[in-house]
Amino acid sequence: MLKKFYLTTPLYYINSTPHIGHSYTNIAADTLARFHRQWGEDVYFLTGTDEHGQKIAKAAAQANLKEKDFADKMVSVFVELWKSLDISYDDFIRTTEERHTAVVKNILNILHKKGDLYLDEYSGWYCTPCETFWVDSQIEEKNCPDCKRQLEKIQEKNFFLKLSKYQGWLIEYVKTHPDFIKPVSRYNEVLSFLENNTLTDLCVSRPRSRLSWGIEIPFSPDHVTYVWFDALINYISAIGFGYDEAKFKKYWPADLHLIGKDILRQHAVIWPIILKALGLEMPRLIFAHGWWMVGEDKMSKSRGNVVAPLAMVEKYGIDTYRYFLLRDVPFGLDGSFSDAAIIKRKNSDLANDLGNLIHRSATMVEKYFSGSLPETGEIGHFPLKAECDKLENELRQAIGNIDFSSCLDKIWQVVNQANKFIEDTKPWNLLKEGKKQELDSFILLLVYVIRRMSKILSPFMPQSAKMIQEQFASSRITKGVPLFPRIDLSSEDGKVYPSG
Ligand code: ME8
Repeated sequence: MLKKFYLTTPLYYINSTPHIGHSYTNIAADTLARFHRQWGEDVYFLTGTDEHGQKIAKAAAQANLKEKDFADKMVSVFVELWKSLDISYDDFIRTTEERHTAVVKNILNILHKKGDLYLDEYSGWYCTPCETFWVDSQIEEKNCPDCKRQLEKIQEKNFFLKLSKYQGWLIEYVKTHPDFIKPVSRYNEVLSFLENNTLTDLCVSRPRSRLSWGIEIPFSPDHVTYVWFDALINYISAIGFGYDEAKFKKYWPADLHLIGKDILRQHAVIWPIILKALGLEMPRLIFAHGWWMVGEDKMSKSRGNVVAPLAMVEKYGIDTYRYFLLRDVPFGLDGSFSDAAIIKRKNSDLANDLGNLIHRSATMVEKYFSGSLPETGEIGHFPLKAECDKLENELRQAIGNIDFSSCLDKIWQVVNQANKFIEDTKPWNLLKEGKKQELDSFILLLVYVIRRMSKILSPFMPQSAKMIQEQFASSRITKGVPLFPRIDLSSEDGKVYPSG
């Protein structure tokens, strides 16, 4: 049986359009999915949208639309974006779909019967933008500890999930599974949170009188489900929990929940407890990546600094954008987004290094070999070949550690070595001196390296890799247009133009 790889992204809120942060997670997930497919695994890559809750209800009201109509409209923006960014997901789940809502209800019933869900009077503070409850001891001056916005005081009867009952178990689980949460800074953060706080039971319902836009609690029609409880369940509703046992058995547990560091606690505390209460296995890994800032600032509508992914794609091309996000910042750390940083990467790594290697190699085949590779001749035992052959294994390891930037770094070492090989070999002299055999083996090695590169790079830059593959597939090599044209910073109006 094929090895399976079940990979998920967060389900994004649809109250506003996606920005570079959302595209970051999906580009990272897509790259992983493509690598695992290359390795012959049965990949299930799930993404989707989180459509219930107060935040969405408010946005719909502002747009003068019914919640579901609003959701339908917004979802298409996400779907289109993923298409434009070449995101190769296998499944897209919406929390308003029947296949999801039925599972949420089923799980509420199971946990209620089991006694892990109970009704109680609750009083606390609510942050609408974060959809999070806080108790007195957690807040200062009626402001949300996360976003600092004003909280609302709330008192009502609700259903609670017994987080407290599972705290001891979770601490033990985390302690005995050092690879459960990554990077290690996030692992330590979760463990220290669990060891230094007493978990309060989680309020998983909302009275319909206050919020009607949610999944009805099956045993209490006056309540709807809290949006986080609803959304987390997508990771098992999409793959058949309770209705397609074969599929569920095939893919669960998830091999990787890829998330941003902002939603670590929901994934590393609440979700494992829900799973444990259901008697299910834990996901193999929760990886929380870092945060993109714009310059030094958080991106937000109110600051007017939200960067739209499509605008970046139009300016720089899809693959430059994908490359930049995964190359510029070690995955797990925060990054600072700017046009200058993308342009620098494009001009140096893509135009100068990779683009140049491809272009000059094709030019040499044209010039020295009339466009056709020599039919005979040996590649020879050059250090460049050995480095290139080693690469695939090294990358397997780096991708296994979800370390994109060091993966790209290793690839670029070989790209640079290949460029240096051209300069050191001086093929123009070989031609002059009539050293045909050496010239043959020189070009065969370069083409070998480029072909290998195009495979290795394709999870990162699918379109460019395909173009390289087409150019170098047969022994007849055509010189195409430069793949990554330089951005001329000295252009008079200082604007950046589409890369064509
Ligand atoms: O939290 N930098 O949805 P969301 C990096 N619906 N990544 C960023 C980012 C940034 N500046 N901004 C957003 C939710 N992200 C819930 C999730 S899951 C069952 C429910 C990415 O629309 C990152 O992956 O607020 C982050 O975790 C996610 O978007 C939050 O998306």
